[in-house]
Amino acid sequence: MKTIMKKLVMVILVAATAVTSVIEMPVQNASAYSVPANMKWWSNAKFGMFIHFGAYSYYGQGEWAMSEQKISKQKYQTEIAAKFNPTSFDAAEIVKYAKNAGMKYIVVTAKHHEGLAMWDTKIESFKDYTGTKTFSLQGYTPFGATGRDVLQELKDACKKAGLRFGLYYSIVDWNHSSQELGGSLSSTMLSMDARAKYITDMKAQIKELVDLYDPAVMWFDGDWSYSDKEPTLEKWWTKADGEELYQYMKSLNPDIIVNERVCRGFGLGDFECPERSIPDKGAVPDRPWETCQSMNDAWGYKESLEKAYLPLSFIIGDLAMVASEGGNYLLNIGPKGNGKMTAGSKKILNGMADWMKKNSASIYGVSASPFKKDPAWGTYTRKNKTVYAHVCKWPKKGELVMKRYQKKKIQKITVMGKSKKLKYKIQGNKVTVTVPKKAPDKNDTVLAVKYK
Ligand code: H79
Repeated sequence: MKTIMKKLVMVILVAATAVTSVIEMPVQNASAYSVPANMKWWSNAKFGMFIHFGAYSYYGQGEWAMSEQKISKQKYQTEIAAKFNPTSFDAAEIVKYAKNAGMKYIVVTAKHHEGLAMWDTKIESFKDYTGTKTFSLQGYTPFGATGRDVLQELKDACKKAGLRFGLYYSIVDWNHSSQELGGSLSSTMLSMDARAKYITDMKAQIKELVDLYDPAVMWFDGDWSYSDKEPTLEKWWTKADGEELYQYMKSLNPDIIVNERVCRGFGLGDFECPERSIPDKGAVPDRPWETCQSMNDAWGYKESLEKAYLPLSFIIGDLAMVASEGGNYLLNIGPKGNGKMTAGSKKILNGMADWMKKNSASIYGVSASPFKKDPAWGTYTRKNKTVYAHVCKWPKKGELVMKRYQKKKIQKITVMGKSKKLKYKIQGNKVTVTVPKKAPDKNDTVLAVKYK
């Protein structure tokens, strides 16, 4: 099978070379899988923005507050959701920050575990505890009176800026009448009948989302059963449900990119999504993957953590490390209840913008590091015959030792964003570069090593 594929690829390449002279030679890809055609843009993009925004943003205690504090449906709805009024939400501003930071796509919570639909859903069963009002931004909160649609605003702003648009949808739903808080999925079904009805209605909501917003990515969550058995009231979501949900998404749009969390742990979906972690070098998934990371210890706005953001150097290092392993990086912001971006998230996004302005070529469309092990000073990415050395720990002695790529000759070595050629010595498989005493970029200085 593998040789047939290789031959096929060769035939296509030869045919392509015949019609265009600028085609690049096939490069040896460090990742062992090939990327499906519908995921090419995603795989090249490498860097996206996650947005957690819901009624929990108003409460300001993180998106898990309802479960952590065991808040009743009635209380959550009347005292939190009923006060959520994000009139300062500014999609154009968020997208401007994302674009400047070099992000190529956005994934926003259409519905998190709290169950508040962030669009004007018409599906009957998504009601408040009284059964009279639709539990949505438009149907339940004072913001409904504005007639605005924040998902549409974001989608439009993305389109204008040339970013792709994706949606997050939680399978568990703490405010739905079919479920109650608790159990191993954090929501327990009241009956098998309720389960069947909820799944039908959930799919109807998802169809609404696809019809209204045509998302390029559907990012599921709240699937933690890890069960391939028959459903129970506690582990009510199973592998079979996940498989069906994936097929359903593809029936709505075959190009849509769906994460593994239709039911994680079974290799389902189009990409894996390690949360807040980067796979070890020896355990990188053999299919597309994306690390999601938040800027502090919460995803939804949490006031008490506003002074506890990750350092910019950590986030840049994360992005470089993820790219060096062939993955994508989805970096989260949690706007406040009034819709405004936090000062901390703006600061980090501005920092990313400064870094990406000089160094984005070492991220977009790169292959994983051509070397098995990372050096002590950082990591590598590669595009065709250029190897990018991401130097996070700058050497003290004015000399940086790196590995030589495939015994090739070097054309030039530069610090990205600068034209001056650096001096170097080649000794066998080692390249020793003479570098400035002080790190040109204290977060991650990238040296571009252009091989012949
Ligand atoms: O949306 C963000 C988080 O709210 C969400 N995923 C990111 C993208 C997230 N949900 N849960 N977690 C992260 C942590 C998971 C905790 C769990 Fe459990 C442990 C799920 C199952 C076992 C807590 C304990 C919930 C049920 C039992």
